[in-house]
Parts: sequence; C-alpha cells; structure tokens
Amino acid sequence: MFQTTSYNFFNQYFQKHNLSDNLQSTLNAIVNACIDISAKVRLGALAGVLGEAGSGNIQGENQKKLDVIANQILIDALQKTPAVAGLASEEEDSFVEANENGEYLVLFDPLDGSSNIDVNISVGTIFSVLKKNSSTKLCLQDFLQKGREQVAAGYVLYGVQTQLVLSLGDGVFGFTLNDNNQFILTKQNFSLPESTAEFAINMSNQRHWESPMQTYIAELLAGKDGVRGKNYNMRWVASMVAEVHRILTRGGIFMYPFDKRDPNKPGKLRLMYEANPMSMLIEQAGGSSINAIQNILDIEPTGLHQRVAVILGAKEEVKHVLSLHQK
Ligand code: AHM
Ligand code: MG
Repeated sequence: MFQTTSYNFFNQYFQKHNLSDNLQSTLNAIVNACIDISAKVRLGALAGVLGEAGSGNIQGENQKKLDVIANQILIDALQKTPAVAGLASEEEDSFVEANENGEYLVLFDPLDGSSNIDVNISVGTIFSVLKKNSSTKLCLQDFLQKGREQVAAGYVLYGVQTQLVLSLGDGVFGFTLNDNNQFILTKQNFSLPESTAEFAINMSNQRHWESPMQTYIAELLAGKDGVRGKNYNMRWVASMVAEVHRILTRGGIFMYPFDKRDPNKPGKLRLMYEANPMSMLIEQAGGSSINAIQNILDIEPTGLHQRVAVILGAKEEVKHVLSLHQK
C-alpha cells in the first residue's frame, strides 16, 4: 500500500529539489492546467465535452473536442506564466510564443490516447520542459534539443485516479490528486525491474513490421517452448500514458515500432511530445528506451512533429530488441 505523506507537491517537493522560482512557476502552470483538464475529463458528457471537434491537426488526425479544450487550457496557462518563453503542442501547427523574457520552453501532448476518450478509458497529458538557450527572439531551433537536455518531464494520467508522474532528472516521483485539488506525493522513486514477462504492442500491425520485430514478437509468443524459455503476457491499452504508467508500476516493455504502412513515417509516436518525456521517465526509473537502433534521448531532432519508433521499458528486453536489430 502507498504510504501517503502529509506534505504536498507545491512546497516541500520543490524545496527539496531546490528549484528556481522560474522552474517552480513553469511546473505549477502545467500542473494547474492539468487539474483543470482532469475536471473536464471526469465530467465527460455532463460537460458536453465528448465527441469529435470537427477539425484536424497538422498531422492529419481528427481532433476530439477534449483534444482542443485541453490544448487551449495549457496554452492559456503557459502564456500567462512569465517564466515560459514558448510552447509547442502536438495539436498546433508550429511553436507558440509566450513571454519575451521567459526562461523555459514547454512541449506537450495535451491529451494522449484521445481515441479512448469517448469509451471512458484512461487518457493523459504528457509534457517536457526545456531551457531556452538563446537570448534572441524565439525560433524553431530553440525547441530542437535532444531529449537528454530535458530539465523536467512527466505526465498526468486521468485514470481511476488522477496521478502526476514527474522527473527532474533525479528519480521519478508520483503524486495523486486529492479532493482539494492538491497533488500529494504517493510514490517515491519508481524503479523498473530489469527483466519482465509482459509486453505491449498493437498486434494488428504485425504484417507491416520489419523482420527483427517479427522475430522478437514470435519469440515472446512462443513462450516456454521458444528460445526465451518463459511465458509472456500481453496488454494494449492504446493510451501510451496508461501503458508507461503500468510499466513504471509493475514492469514491462512497450513498443510502437516502425512499420511499412507509410514509409515517410518512421513511427506513429512523436519524438518531442511523447517519446522524449516518456524516455526520460523510463531511464530515470532504471529502464531504457530506443528507436530500435539508438537511445531515444540521444536523437538529434529535425522537426517539432517528428515521428519515431519507440521501444521502452525493462532494460534486459530492450537490450535484446537492440541486439536483434544489430544482427
Ligand atoms: P494520440 O496522441 O493521437 O492519442 O496518439 C498516440 C496514441 C498512443 O497513446 C498509443 O500508444 C497509440 O497512439 C495507439 O495507437 P493505435 O491506435 O495504433 O493502437
Ligand atoms: Mg499522443
């Protein structure tokens, strides 16, 4: 059972990490926006927020009403925060300016797993915080930093409970939203077992995968009778936030590999809004994360909406997937 501590997110945790006022206010803005989003998600049909927005985003995906609402809540909150120089969202065509003298950049997927909104399955907000390194006018180049450069990364999962999972580069901490809209620290230092017997992948894409991924999944499906010598269980929620939360909590490996459906897309997930923040959390919890051939956190980004193959979780499994791709 979690040992709920009596101190809350907004003071002791920040103090413990000795965070600057600017970083504190940036994180506060993100977290408060997520508390507002959580309230909308919870009410669903009662607030008239379910269903399609009737619009599409830059990536040609249909937007749900809640995608649009969550995006706007975050933009409004961040633009009002002087410490934030700019932001980039999965739902925006290009980056958005915030404050001229801001120090931080916030990148986010406002509502990940949106295909699950209308069916009442967990969704979440994923965020990544970078420092603006130049003193010149905000430009695209400011955002194109490797995942390794992230100052903070996290997500808020709107699930059975609303939980915030955050890393400032010093472990991964979990907070649960209470009835007073405060995030209370409920998990110190998530720690990922190096091995696992549980995997997550969308099997319906199997015929489109490249051969190393075909080999890997065939090995897992062969269970005790195959080369891996043990039975594996499978889960697929289709919400990366829920999937990563499960892996941080009880271990596992998650994959959205490259597939041949569209050769112009090296994966479905986005490097800057999904892969980088989740990779930082997984690495900080003792796991690893690759795009099949290299560590995701070392990828030099070339575009804000860049897609990437993602294989993350238990170290031993990820290492095995890497070795199959090196053959
Ligand atoms: P989204 O950001 O548009 O919701 O898409 C990302 C989601 C991930 O949460 C999830 O892992 C994946 O898409 C599910 O894809 P699929 O529908 O192909 O199973
Ligand atoms: Mg997403």
